[in-house]
Amino acid sequence: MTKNESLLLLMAKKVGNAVKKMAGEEKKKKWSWYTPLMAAASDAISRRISSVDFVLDLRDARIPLSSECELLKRLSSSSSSRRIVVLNKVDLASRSYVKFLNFLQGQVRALRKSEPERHTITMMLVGIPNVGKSALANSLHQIGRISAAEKGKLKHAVVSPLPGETKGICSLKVASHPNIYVLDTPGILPPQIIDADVCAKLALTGAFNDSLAGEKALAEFLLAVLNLSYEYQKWEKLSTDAPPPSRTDDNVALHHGSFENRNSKGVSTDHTKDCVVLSVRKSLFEVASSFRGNLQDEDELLRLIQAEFVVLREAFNLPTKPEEETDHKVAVKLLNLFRTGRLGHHTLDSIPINLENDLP
Ligand SMILES: Nc1nc2c(ncn2[C@@H]2O[C@H](COP(=O)(O)OP(=O)(O)OP(=O)(O)O)[C@@H](O)[C@H]2O)c(=O)[nH]1
Ligand SMILES: [Mg+2]
Repeated sequence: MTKNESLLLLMAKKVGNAVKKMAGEEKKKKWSWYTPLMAAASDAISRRISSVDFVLDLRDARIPLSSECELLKRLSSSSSSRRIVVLNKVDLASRSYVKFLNFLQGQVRALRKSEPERHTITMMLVGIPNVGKSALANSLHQIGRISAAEKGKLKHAVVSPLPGETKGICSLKVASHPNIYVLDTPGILPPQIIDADVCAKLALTGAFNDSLAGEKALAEFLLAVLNLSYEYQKWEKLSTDAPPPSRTDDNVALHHGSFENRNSKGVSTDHTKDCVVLSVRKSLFEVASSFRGNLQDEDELLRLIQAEFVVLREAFNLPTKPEEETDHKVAVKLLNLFRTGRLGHHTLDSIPINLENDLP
């Protein structure tokens, strides 16, 4: 492990331990991420899992190992359904992965071939909160055929940037002949998470309510990631008229359309080319590249992060006082940029080389 990685791990553990403490795992259940609703959903998933043909095990491509759903790990030995690992949010990760929908289409075809009399196929989407299950459920109509008349009547799952949006198992028909049903499920986390660094990564990528870690602590952790991965160095040549670099691998192209934010009037609200985004990137580049301290020393790194908070107030056009309130707003805005891919692409888990080829 490099010195940068060890320092990042140390910082992740601090954030993760704070999250665990706040969640008060055993004592103060009201703060726990494992709500009664989640417990009920876990039971419902456990009961229905053996009756579906495919289980789509959704992971966040930025944390493909840390986002593994513990419940599925436990159930997979007893369930006969085909389990397919799906990496979602590939457009936010720094690695590219093979196309998933073609693969799923192939699996459906293979099932029909082996059982030609079959009229119905079911698949269940399972994963941690906010990983994109509902968004994926809404795009799965691409794997089969459906008449135009039926298409207009299809139900859609509600997608939200906040975790915990889906409250119960919801069945969506996505294709006819054969009928394909997708079961969208609530996000599931285990009652306890042992590794504090896993906890921190889940918090940063949005699997918990941000108030558990606190937005400021999460934004500080994010800045540590950016500084120690030297991501900011890519922002050296930013000019106000050049759009930030965007990724176009196949898998991403498929998801990009659905993730362009639009308001209720259909007007694009994707601010990727905003002067605010450019100004944030430029400010972070200027402060980090002119910093003369030793980034591998925790105190020095925290000093840089503090300096970055100061320039970010201006980049986000926020008043400088009161400091605490402004820093909170800076943190919220920065996390939002990160989670919508406007601060570059990141893979936070280190993936052992022998596992690389096994990931889809
Ligand atoms: N950039 C990007 N954003 C995505 C992708 N998939 C989902 N999202 C966004 O991630 C957020 C969560 O998506 P949902 O589909 O509601 O997540 P979920 O897993 O159903 O969440 P819960 O119902 O809370 O468990 C939303 O803001 C989506 O727009 C993706 O592939 N790329
Ligand atoms: Mg959902």
